Amino acid sequence: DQVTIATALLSVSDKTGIVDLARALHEKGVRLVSTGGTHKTLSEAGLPVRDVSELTGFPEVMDGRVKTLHPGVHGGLLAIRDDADHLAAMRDHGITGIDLAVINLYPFEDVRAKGGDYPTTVENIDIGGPAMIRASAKNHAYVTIVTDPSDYAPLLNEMEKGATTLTFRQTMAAKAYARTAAYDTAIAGWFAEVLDTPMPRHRTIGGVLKEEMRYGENPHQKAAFYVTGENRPGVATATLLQGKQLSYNNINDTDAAFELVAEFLPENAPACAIIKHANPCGVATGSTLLEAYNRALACDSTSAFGGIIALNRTLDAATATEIVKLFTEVIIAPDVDEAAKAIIAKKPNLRLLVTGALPDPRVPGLTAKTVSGGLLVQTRDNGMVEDLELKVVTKRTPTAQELEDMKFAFKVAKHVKSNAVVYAKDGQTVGIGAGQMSRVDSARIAGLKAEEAARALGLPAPLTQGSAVASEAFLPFADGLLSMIAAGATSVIQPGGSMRDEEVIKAADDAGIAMVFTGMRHFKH
Ligand code: 93A
Repeated sequence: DQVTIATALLSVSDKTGIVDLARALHEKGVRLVSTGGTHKTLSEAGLPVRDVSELTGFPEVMDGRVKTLHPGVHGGLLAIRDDADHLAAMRDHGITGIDLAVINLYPFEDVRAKGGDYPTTVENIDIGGPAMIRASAKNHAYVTIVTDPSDYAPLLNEMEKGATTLTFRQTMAAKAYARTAAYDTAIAGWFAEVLDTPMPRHRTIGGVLKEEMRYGENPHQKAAFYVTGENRPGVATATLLQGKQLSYNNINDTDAAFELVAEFLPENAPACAIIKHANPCGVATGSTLLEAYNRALACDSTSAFGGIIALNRTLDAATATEIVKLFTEVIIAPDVDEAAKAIIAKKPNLRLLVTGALPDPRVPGLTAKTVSGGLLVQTRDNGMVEDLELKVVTKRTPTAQELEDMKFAFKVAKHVKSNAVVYAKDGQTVGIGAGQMSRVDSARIAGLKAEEAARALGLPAPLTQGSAVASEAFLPFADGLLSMIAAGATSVIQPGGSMRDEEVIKAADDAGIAMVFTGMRHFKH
């Protein structure tokens, strides 16, 4: 299963390492052939290299749109080397066998991510490259395909021993098809954006490998992080300014934190969200970022230990000074100023991520999760309480302050695992109940959390007194509401739509509290 390499075709857009590779191949006696730009790079480096038009007997035409799409190339890649008919065809048509193809594609993903204009983006859809990659990979019994500069060293290592092994060629072929699949997925994704339909029929999803993690959710699981190329600031495209590589759980939690804090527009107020195990343990706005952080922390300072902090504004020195007092895993913010950078630098293990911008919560996009043997895909929950028509269903109308608190609580509840119950007051969560199978239990837990917070702060009464409370889905019975009233809530926000709405509204009226229906549910599982 060993194949010696006599002829190599090199056609790369990313020219990283190509001269060194070509030189090493040349020194091993491999004949080099390449396309226009690659040919120029290699000849300028003084390497003997033939132009692909010598194989095709046809010039590159149409601005390079047609350079390798020719039987002279594809016959050389696809021929079965020990098949008499194939060999005869090669002889009859003057086809040269190609044993190694080194190809990387027009940078479609980069052009898309940089927001290239329409014609430029279309022109960066590579046709000849994927065709050659797929042909070479199909014929891996005889041909070695290399699509990633990081595989040049392993390739040369193989060739040290004289030839490539079947296992190496299979590994490279698998990688090659993963590459072309991800490439076409990015193109289809771009069209979905252009058409403004996040889920056109038959959309595929996929991404480009960003990094492999040391392990997954648990140490015995393997994991990797893929970038989908979606035009959205966040953890996938953030810059890690300091700290260790992010773990699988870090990435998951950081995403939850940043998507939540992005609900709070920076021009309205500074905001902070602290996340543990993908659920918020405190969210707050403030007159300054420092105040927002302190108020978020006050909600559940015990759980915040080892948490993830997301900010909606540039991290400043005052806030950084306070944050480093507590053990935190990750900070994510649109930006960080120099003074804050220096403060964070004193904690070298603390990971600091900057994204350049906040994601727009209203922008459509896709989310996916696997099920056994399948993939569930849906459009992102981009509903915002500001855009909903809120309906007051009780005799009492909420005060302006209650309405503000209700909207704040509902926004946070959208990012809490179901069943979610969130108490809030003055732009600060005061009790969060997450992920329970019964909504009443979530309400009880949120109440308990508020009592604990009050004790920690040395306050006489739980902070839920006079608060607004949000439920991310309708209250199916009055029991949940009664526990919220018992905790001291004076206003309630929930989607409504239960068969027993009348009963729930009556309980609210009996207690003299205000309740509004949003008409929109925010399940999160
Ligand atoms: O425009 S193409 O789709 N038509 C082709 O026939 C073709 N052949 C190779 N793009 C084509 N390529 C791509 O050109 C390769 O995938 C590679 O990315 C690039 C290398 O071009 P150059 O050597 O001229 O820089």
